[in-house]
Amino acid sequence: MTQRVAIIGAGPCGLAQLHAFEEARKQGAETPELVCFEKQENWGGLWNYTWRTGLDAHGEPVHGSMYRYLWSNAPKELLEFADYSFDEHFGGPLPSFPPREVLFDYIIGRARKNQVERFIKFGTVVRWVEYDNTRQCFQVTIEALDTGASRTETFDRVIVGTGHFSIPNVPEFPGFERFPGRILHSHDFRDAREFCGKRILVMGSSYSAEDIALQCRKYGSGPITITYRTQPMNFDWPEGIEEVPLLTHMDGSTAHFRDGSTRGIDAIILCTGYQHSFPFMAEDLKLTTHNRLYPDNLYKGVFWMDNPDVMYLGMQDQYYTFTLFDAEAWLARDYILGRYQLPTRAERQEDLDAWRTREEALGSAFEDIDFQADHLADLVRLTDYPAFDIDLTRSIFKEWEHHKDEDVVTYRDRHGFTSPVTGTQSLPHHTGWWHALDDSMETYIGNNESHSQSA
Ligand code: FAD
Ligand code: NA7
Repeated sequence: MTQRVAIIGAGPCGLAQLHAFEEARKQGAETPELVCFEKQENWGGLWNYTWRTGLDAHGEPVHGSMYRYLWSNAPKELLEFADYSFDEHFGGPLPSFPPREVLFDYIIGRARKNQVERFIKFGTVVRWVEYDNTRQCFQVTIEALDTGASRTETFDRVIVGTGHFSIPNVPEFPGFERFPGRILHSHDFRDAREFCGKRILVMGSSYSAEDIALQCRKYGSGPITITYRTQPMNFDWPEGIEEVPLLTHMDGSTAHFRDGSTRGIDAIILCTGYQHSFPFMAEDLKLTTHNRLYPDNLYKGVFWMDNPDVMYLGMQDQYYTFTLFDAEAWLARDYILGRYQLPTRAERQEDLDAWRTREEALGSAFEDIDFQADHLADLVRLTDYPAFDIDLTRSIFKEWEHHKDEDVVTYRDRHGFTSPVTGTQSLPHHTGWWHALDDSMETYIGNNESHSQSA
C-alpha cells in the first residue's frame, strides 16, 4: 500500500519537504501520498505577512510575526536555494538585502514551479498527533477552520514544519499593570509608524530588538531605550537609541533600570523571543527545547530519537535558514523513500551527543556559524541535494557580522555578496536602507533596473 505522509505547515520548511519529494518524483521515484496541512489560507509561513494580531478570523492564534518594512537582516546569498537561484527567479542580479515581499515571492516561485499547492489543505489545522503502537501508524486529528468539522486520518510518517517564532515569550515586570501606554510583544508588532513621536522601551538584545528599535527610529519615533538582560548589543547606534541594563520596574510611565537610571516611556515593546510550542503533539512525540543550535532528541536535527517516523524541520536557532531546511527535507525524504538507512538507536544517540557536546562548548558567533555550517554540510553529504559553496557562505556570514559591528544602519548599503549557487555578484541598492521607506517589491526591483519577477 502507498505510504501516507503528513506534513504540518506550508511555510518554508513544509514547502521544502513537498519540493524535495517532487524533485524525486520527476526523476522517476515512486513517492508516497503527501498531505500538507496548513492552518492559514496562504502559504509561505512567516513570510506571508498578515496585518492581524491576536486571534484570526476563526479564533486561532495568529501565526505571523513579521511586520511591515522588514528587510532581510542577512544577505540573501546565505539562504539561496541550491536548485532555484535568485537569478532564475528574478532574471538577473539584485542587491543582497531584499525586503520581505521579495523573499516571499522567491519562496513561492519555487513552490509554484513544482506545483506543490496540489498537496496542501489550506485552512486546516492539526489538533492532535499520536502514535498507535498496535497498528504502527499515526493518528492525526485535523479541523477544517471554515466549518469546524474535524476528523482523524491515519499516516505512516509525520513531518512537523510549524516553525518556532510564533508563540511569544512574554515576561512581566512590576508596574506593567499600571503602565498607561501600550505593552506589546514583537510578535504583535506590525507597523513602526504607530510609534511615531513616542518614547519607546525595547526589551531584548537579539535580532528583533535590534531591528524593531531601528525600524521605529527610522519611521519617526521619539527616543528609544533598549534594555538588556545579559549583554548589550553594543552597536554604534544612531542618535536617539541607547542601551541600558535591565528594567527593574515601571512606576506609572517612568522606567527604572538596574543602574539606577530612569526614563519616561510611552510604549513598551518586548523583543523577548519565542517558545517552541507543539500543543498538537502527544507527550511522547513532543519536542521540548529552547532556541538553540542543536535541540535534544533530534538525530541530525531532524529525526525524533524514540520514533524516527516523526521528523521535525527547522527547529534550530537559525543562522542558515532555507538551505538548512532544504537539506533537512532532502534527508527526511530519502529516509521515507528508503534511500537513507538510519543507524541504530545507540549510534544515533552517540552522534547526537557528540554534536551537543560541541554545541555546549561554543563561545562566539563565529564558532556558532562554523557549527551550523558543519551541521548543514553533514546533511548535504547524505543526499543528492545540489552542491553549493558552503565555505563561501561561512565566510559571508563572518564578514556580515563585521559589517554590522562597523555600522548597524548602513551595512546593507555598503556591502554586496557573491552567490554561492551561481557566482553572480549582487548589485548595490539604489537607496540607502535608512532612507528607503517604501519596501514594495516594485520599488525595490524596478528602480534597480534589474529584471522583473518571473511569472
Ligand atoms: P514558519 O515560517 O513559521 O511556517 C510554519 C507554518 O506552519 C505556518 O504557515 C503556520 O500557519 C503553519 N502551522 C502552524 N501550526 C499549525 C498547525 N497546528 N496546523 C497546521 N498548520 C500549522 N529568516 C531568514 O532567513 N531571514 C530573515 O530575514 C528572517 N527574518 C525573520 C524575522 C522575524 C520577525 C521572524 C519571526 C523570523 C525571521 N526569519 C528570517 C526566520 C524564519 O523563522 C524562517 O525564515 C522561516 O520562516 C521558518 O520557516 P518554517 O517553515 O520553519 O516556519
Ligand atoms: P531571540 O533571539 O530568542 O532573543 C530573545 C531576547 O530576549 C534575548 O536577548 C533575551 O535575553 C531576551 N529575553 C528573553 N527573556 C527575557 C526576560 N525575561 N527579560 C529580559 N530579556 C529577556 O529572539 P528574537 O525575537 O530576537 O529573534 C528570533 C528570530 O526572529 C530570529 O531568528 C530572527 O530571525 C527574527 P538574553 O540575551 O537571553 O539575556
